[in-house]
Amino acid sequence: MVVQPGEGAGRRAAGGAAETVEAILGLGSNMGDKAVNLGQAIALLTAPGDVAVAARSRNWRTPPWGVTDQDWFLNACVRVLTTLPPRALLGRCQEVETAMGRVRTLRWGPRIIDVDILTFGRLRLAEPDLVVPHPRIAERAFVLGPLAEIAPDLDIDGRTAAERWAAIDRQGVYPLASVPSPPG
Ligand code: A4P
Ligand code: MG
Repeated sequence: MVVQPGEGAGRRAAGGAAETVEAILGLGSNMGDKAVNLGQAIALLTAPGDVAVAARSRNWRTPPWGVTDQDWFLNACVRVLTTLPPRALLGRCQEVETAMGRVRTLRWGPRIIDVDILTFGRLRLAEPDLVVPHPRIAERAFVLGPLAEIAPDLDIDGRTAAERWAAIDRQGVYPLASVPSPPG
């Protein structure tokens, strides 16, 4: 059963079966072999079997946003189906970052891998450790480009991802050739 939950996201459905929820993750890397890092992160996210990729964007080359004195990024988005509740999905994202050797230094600074939850069904949540939908989607071309590929009709505060992508400054933000195939 796939649901688009508001409240109740990730809770157990009647009868004990875990609900399957569609979530969208944003990934970014600007250290080491960036393309390998994105692929490895997706492999690690899905390895336990409770997160499955439904759609993956191409890898996008993007100029650094926020802290601009750092290397360019490779960004991608994945649409996933998961039985994990939202905080467990956040935990999985952070485990993957740690397993890949991410060291947190400065906010918005260089990173081997960053995995953010962009949406979790229709859940809206604003807690110190988890804000969904991610609050800065609309202002970031590095998110909107790959997002518009896999979820063009996604509503972001009254406009679709495709509309927001069409309207934002896209300078230096472009997709690399093709959708990478999954490892193995
Ligand atoms: N957190 C809250 N909500 C979420 C969410 N929806 N998904 C909390 C993931 N985490 C969420 O994150 C800090 C805290 O955010 C976590 O403890 C988590 O509980 P972090 O990954 O440790 O730190 P960060 O990534 O440096 O901070 P932040 O604010 O998440 O930065 P962003 O928004 O991820 O931006 N330029 C380009 N071109 N491409 C990029 O990918 N990324 C960033 C980082 C800056 N510039 C970039 C890129
Ligand atoms: Mg982050």
